[in-house]
Amino acid sequence: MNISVVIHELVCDNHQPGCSLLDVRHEEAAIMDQYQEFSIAADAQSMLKKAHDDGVVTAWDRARMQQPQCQFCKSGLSCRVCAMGPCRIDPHGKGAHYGVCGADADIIAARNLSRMVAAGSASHSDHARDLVEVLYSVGKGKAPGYEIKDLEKLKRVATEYGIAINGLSDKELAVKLAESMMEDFGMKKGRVTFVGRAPKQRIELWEKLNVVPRGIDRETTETMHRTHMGVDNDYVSLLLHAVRNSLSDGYGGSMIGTELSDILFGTPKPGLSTVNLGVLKEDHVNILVHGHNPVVSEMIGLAVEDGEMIKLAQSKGAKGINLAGLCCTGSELMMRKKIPMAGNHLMTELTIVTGAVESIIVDYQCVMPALGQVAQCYHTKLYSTSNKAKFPFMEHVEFNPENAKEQAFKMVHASIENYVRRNKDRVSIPVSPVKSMTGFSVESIVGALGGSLAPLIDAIKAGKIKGAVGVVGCNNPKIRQDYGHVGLIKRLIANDILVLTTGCANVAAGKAGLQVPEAKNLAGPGLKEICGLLNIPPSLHVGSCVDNSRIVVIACALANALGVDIDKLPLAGAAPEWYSEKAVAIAFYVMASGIYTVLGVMPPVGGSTNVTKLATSGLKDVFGASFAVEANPDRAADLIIAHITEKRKGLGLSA
Ligand code: BF8
Ligand code: SF4
Repeated sequence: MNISVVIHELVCDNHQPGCSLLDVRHEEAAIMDQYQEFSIAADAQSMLKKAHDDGVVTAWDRARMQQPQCQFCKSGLSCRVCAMGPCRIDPHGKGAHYGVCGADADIIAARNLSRMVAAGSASHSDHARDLVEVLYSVGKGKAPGYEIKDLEKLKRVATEYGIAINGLSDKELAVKLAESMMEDFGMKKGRVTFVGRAPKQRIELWEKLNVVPRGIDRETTETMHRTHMGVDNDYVSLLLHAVRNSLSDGYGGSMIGTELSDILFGTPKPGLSTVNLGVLKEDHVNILVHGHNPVVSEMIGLAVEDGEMIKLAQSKGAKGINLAGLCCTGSELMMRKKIPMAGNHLMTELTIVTGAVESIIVDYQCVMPALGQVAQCYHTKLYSTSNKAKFPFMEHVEFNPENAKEQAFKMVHASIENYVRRNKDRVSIPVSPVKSMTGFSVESIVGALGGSLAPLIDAIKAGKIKGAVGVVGCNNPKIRQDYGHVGLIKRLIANDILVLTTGCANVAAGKAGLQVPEAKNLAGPGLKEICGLLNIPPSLHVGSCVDNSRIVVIACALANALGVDIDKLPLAGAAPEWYSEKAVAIAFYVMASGIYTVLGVMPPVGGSTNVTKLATSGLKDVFGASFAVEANPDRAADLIIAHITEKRKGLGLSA
């Protein structure tokens, strides 16, 4: 028996079948005492130590056990598209230069990358489809508990869809808009509606390149078709379609996801919340929501406010119910309701290790199947809610628009009942929460600027703000947790570059104290002055990963206001710690919008010289933007600063 199992057996009084430490695959689980190396965040370091003491295996242990990772897969040179394979090729060495079908490195790498874009686009867009269905059900009066929270936005977006809104009731309008959006998923209209938000020049470029997305589902389906054996075998053609597929996400699925979330749950407004594991409360029933779709988390938010539920919690000896978020659904709640944020992607297992969490309620995406294993060592109950996302050791409580309210109450009730099972001796809430400002929707940014983007444009022209950068994306055990995000953001704001964060990046920035107005003191003099005037942080929390569409909308609006294409603007994107296929889709549509994008982790294309060259330089001639890969946040910042300086020069502005 290995030492991890011995330690685990000594400390664990809760052995259950499936306990990760009883699994022989973890025989090599390392005993790690260098927690600082894994994360810069104090809460993570503390919980990694506790996980070790409790004998719990985490993503970092499992990442180590995967070493060395397959170099063929890492460089994009393995293919398992068909049953003549799997094939792995070695284009410059002594091994096979071609797959069984004759596919070379360019074809295989481009096909693999295209499929990542398809999976990412499908994830955002299927999430959006669920929101469209809720909107439809609200309109039909079949979604108790849901309502239209932003009627103005419903009317505005409906008008954008060409719907004659006069004479329609709110509910009729909801049905009409839902039906029109459903068409965006198909292929009737010829082009996804929100493409119209892009500057004229950009749309013309996309038309010329034949990459205008025609339908959200259509482009993803076409990627799967093209990448089947014997279809598209030209890497340029494959990648151009991957661009079109990503645009069906950025200007389709993700944008619909954001707009409908605002319509159904309210358009976010700035306000303060708190972040890190310290948001858990030792004397409360702690319930976490994890995943992406506010359709679930918002309803849980309603249930925890119910007087009967609070009374029940008190009858169990708790002072009340404490709801907190994880990952993107956490960001959705934080943006709208200022609900605290417990952590980003690599914190999800560690929240359970606190011993203070009664339940985690998940929907989909970025939910590690390991959660169930970790929960075997504690009293935490896990609930899945989507019929398309089921997990080991989770109880499934199916959510749909009709039963959501009832199911939310059921899970909150069971979570409260679970409070009495908490072992107080095993509870550790390691840090105090940090304040974090949130709620920067496009509308609220424009509002903070006094009603138009003109003051931002003036500040950019005057050189007080040199440019703006979206810092987005995940955690990945390959990068010290939060180091990529925080290091980059600090350098950018110190150089008078305004940062907009989404997804797990904003949790990292929040934990590091960068998302409060006081962080202006870390900014350069110009940005500091503007933040002081507007009482905003230099790093703005604009939402979840679908809310990268908000960043795109701002970029489009800036370009339109200046009468130039987006690629002329001093803007950039960065995904310092990305892991997810969704991040690849985002990177593609951001680049295709004309925004230079720096990735902290190399995508699996290095085995193809042509694909790598195209991505890092060739695209620039086509889209006016390309990708760079740089894991070191200081060097990534240097690349971005140089890019912004060049763009400023192009606009005739001072460096
Ligand atoms: O969509 S940033 S780890 S939680 S993929 Fe996932 Fe990445 Fe976090 Fe949200 Ni986005
Ligand atoms: Fe091999 Fe070609 Fe089949 Fe891929 S598609 S597994 S390269 S034969």
